[in-house]
Amino acid sequence: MAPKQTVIGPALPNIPWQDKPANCREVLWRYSENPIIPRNLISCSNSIFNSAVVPFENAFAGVFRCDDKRREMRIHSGKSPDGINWQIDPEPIQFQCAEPEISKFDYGYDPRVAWIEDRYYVTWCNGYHGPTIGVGYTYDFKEFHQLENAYLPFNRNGVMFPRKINGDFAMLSRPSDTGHTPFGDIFYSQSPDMCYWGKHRHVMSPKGGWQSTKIGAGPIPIETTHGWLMIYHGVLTSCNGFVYSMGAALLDIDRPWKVVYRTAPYILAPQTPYECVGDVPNVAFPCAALCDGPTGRIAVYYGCADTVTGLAFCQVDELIDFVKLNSEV
Ligand code: BMA
Repeated sequence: MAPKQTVIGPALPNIPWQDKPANCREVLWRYSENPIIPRNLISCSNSIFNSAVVPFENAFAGVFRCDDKRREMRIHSGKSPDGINWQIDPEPIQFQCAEPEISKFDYGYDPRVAWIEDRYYVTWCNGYHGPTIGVGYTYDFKEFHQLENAYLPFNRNGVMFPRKINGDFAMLSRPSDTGHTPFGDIFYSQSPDMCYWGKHRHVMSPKGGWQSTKIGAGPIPIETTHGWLMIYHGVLTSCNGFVYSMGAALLDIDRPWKVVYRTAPYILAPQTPYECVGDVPNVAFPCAALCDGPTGRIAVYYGCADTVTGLAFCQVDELIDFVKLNSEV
């Protein structure tokens, strides 16, 4: 009998991958050619980071945070044959939107992309009298449509679940303030129609050490036989400012606001030169993960020092074991 697959999801045989180096003791290991996206991949960009990728037409597509040389925050679409070498549209995404009140694009950053039912939904931190969660969708990464903002300001890190839960669309978010928010818990919200979001539930608060100031969901949660695997960022306030690291948690499959396990140690912290040096030093900020169901291979895309984009790998069973063995809920 074939061993039971841990990931409840499809095969992605062309997932970017590199085996764990023999001498590596980390549960999440970096791609040796990091960063995969340099800051100047397109001529207008100051930096390309905190970006989201998905499988698309036997290859890959994504939505990228590109801060331009005016230092305005924009999001651009991109395509890749292998998930590593990217072509990013030099023009920012122009959302089609029937509602003039919300269609004025002040700024957009930290996108996430989720395939749900029949299309790719995009969420991003959207400027509307302060940061809130913008919602849109695309079928083809050429034409993008904007829907209503999910919440009132101020909110960041809107991350959808990849399927309806208990009959509703579901999203994690992190209520915040207008500035560099010195606090932040993860909440869960539900929607019957992608317009009205409610039934808000508290998921988790900051804890000790690397996740003591604030936390926020990262990639679209991965459905597994052990619950929803949520990779998230946590922030420590050092005497030199914020330090952004990554951790992981397992959430109850039917009531995802119930945290079953959560890592006390980080799984990746900014330690390489490209994570420690850049426009904002000491930032490792995950926004996407690809996953191959049968092998349990996971490729995590993360922003490095608010400047470039990196890739790291893990194996789902190994990560779940690590979360359970090192858990403090
Ligand atoms: C957060 C967001 C992220 C950024 C991080 C570190 O508030 O703005 O886009 O990576 O700060 O600067």
